[in-house]
Amino acid sequence: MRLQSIALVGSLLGVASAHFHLQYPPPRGPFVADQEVGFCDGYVNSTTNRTEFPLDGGIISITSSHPHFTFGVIISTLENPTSFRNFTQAVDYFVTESAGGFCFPVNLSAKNLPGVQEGANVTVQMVFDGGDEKLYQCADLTLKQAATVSSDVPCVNGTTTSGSPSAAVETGAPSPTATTGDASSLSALNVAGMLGIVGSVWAVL
Ligand SMILES: [Cu+2]
Repeated sequence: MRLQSIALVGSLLGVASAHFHLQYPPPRGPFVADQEVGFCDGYVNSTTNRTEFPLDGGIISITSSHPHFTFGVIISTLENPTSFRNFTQAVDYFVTESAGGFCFPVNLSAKNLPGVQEGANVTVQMVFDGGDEKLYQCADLTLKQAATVSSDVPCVNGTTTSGSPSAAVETGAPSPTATTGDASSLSALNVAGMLGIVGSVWAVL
């Protein structure tokens, strides 16, 4: 009985705690669900293994456990930004529907931001709001006009809809774990989130 209710709490909260997961460019470190409400998912320092990222023609790829969310990207040209004040808007906030994978093209030079140029070391911070809290993950980049995105990078869109998102929901959009494409890593993410929550509930008991 007790174990069952713990498992139930774990699975209910696990979905919420999975939030969103940055796939590309690679985040600063392993995903930490509990820290995603904080600056750079709790990773406060820049990494030394920066990803060479196209100045134009890049992509951002995430998985999301929330089917409806607001997303934006902020950027800092400091070597080691430590505060949200060090960032400016690189991709304006938009609202979308996509359960499972979500991937979109990004042109970081589009806004002509000072310092966002060939060879620059920058940090991009993803800002995600799926209805529970604002969530953050960071990636440290070196911008290169000639950089390319490897074809190994997962770039899939789950149940992305254009025009009539509510219709898609009514016709029964597949749940995140049932989505094709990047489903395996997403269910792993959910399992990890569940285990984390079950662990903490157990600790409280
Ligand atoms: Cu969430």
